Amino acid sequence: MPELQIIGAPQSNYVCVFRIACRVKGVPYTLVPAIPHSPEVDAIHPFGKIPVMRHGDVTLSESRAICFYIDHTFDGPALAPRDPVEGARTEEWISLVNTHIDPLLVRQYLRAHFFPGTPDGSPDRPAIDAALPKMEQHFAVLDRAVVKTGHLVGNSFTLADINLLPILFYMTKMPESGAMLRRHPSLHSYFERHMSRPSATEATPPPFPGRQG
Ligand SMILES: N[C@@H](CCC(=O)N[C@@H](CS)C(=O)NCC(=O)O)C(=O)O
Repeated sequence: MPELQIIGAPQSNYVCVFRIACRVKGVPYTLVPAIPHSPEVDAIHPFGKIPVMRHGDVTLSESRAICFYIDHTFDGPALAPRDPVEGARTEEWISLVNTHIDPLLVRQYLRAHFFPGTPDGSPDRPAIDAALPKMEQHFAVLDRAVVKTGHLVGNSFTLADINLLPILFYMTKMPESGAMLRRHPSLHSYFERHMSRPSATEATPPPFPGRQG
């Protein structure tokens, strides 16, 4: 078997998804450090985003496509249920997180803290304050989703949970989102329980260069 390479930065929530998925599946890989829009990334992702993957002659972009490949190429537990209804619910949650939750929580809120683009590097308060009321709604949706079984889909840990965990991890790092998570008890205990899995702890994103914690 050729070496499976994931190309990207370990701070990326989507690189983290790949790493948890591989650990759950029992698939060894090599992390090749690269930032978005670098030549090795641009060669695979049409818009220069990370992660991208290389496995022999196969190159792929987009975390969902990469995880599909891992799930269907290698032995090990299924990352997405093969039952049509539970499989579709897993896709539903991955899509909801990638198209609604990640853009608000990561691209708007977290970026306003981590990469504010302000003259003195202080957090972009208008962007943060604009995000917070919508974030309350998103946290409430997620809290309701996990209240019954402690999972997003059915009664097992699926790619839907793996896809959400790194975002929740980053939410614990900032004051408003950390407090918001603690105010949603089902989501908070869901996060703590799944984040303590070895697959998740081993893939914990390191701090961004130049930042503490
Ligand atoms: N839909 C993509 C999103 C990937 C993505 O947004 N990656 C971020 C890092 S977490 C990135 O490359 N950002 C750079 C940019 O948007 O220019 C996926 O699921 O892989």
